[in-house]
Amino acid sequence: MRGQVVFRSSRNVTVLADGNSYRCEFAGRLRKKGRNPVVVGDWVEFDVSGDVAGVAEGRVISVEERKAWISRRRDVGKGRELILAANIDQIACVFSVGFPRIKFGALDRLLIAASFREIPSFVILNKIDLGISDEIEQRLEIYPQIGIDVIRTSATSGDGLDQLAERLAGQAILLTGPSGVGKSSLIAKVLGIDIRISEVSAHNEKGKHTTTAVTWHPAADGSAIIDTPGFRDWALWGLAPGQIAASMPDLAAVMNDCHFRDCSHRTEPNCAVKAAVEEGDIHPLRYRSYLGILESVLERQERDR
Ligand SMILES: Nc1nc2c(ncn2[C@@H]2O[C@H](COP(=O)(O)OP(=O)(O)O)[C@@H](O)[C@H]2O)c(=O)[nH]1
Ligand SMILES: [Mg+2]
Ligand SMILES: [Zn+2]
Repeated sequence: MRGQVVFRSSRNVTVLADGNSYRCEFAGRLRKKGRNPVVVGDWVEFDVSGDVAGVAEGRVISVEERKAWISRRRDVGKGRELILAANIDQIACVFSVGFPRIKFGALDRLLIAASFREIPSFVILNKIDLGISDEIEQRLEIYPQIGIDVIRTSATSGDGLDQLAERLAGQAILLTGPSGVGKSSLIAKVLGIDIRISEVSAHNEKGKHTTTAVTWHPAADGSAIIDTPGFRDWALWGLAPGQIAASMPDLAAVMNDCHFRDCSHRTEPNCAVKAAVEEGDIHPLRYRSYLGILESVLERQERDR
């Protein structure tokens, strides 16, 4: 049978086929093949092996070629890729006002990860019921100018949820962002389903995130929203230092005019990126993000050596 992986734990995957769920293990040879043998969103071929206590069971035999996927470096250990999900159409980078505070460096990183994989992305600013400060509004203005939409939502009041629902329209949208920004709450509200929501304790300033695994939530007309666990630090995977600027639309627009083809846009003379920053065509904060991200990619490259 053919189905799509909607959930993955360390041992099993849940495959959805014709509206039914099958808990599947994957064949040994698939395990050996790579470090991300089966991921959420994959289309797979599987055999049904039986029924255990009302749960249909099976075994994945093969995985179809992935169309679009998003990955980051695993939090622990060195040099390993974590593919969050495959066959997605859009990535929503979710942040919030209030707690946790929006970190623009982290937002820029997510946008780079999406752009690197050529997946369209947009920003969701959630918890607007708490009020948006002028400082945040001003910084958010940068994004529409570089072609990235920002939608403002509140899972609590329902504001902006129609805009998120509109974007679904047959699309598979993956929500990513730090723990506690309201990803699961938004999905629960938009799809009208029950998802366990974590309580952010202002006391120790830590969100106890209950979303521990990526989950594909199918919706009407073939669309889907994909919930992902929060992360502490999104480390980019697969980008060479030279590919960072190319994955930032505002920098990419001018970098071909740099004097040196391999310009790192730091100290080189006749750098078109630096000139654009000085002329106000690239926002200084985006340039600062670039420098920080470049630094961390170089650092990791050094450590992995
Ligand atoms: N004030 C406010 N709180 C929200 C909103 N959305 C989610 N929360 C709260 O934020 C916390 C984290 O929500 P959750 O959906 O688990 O975040 P996730 O970790 O990103 O999935 C919970 O306590 C939610 O009730 C919102 O729009 N406004
Ligand atoms: Mg969650
Ligand atoms: Zn340059």
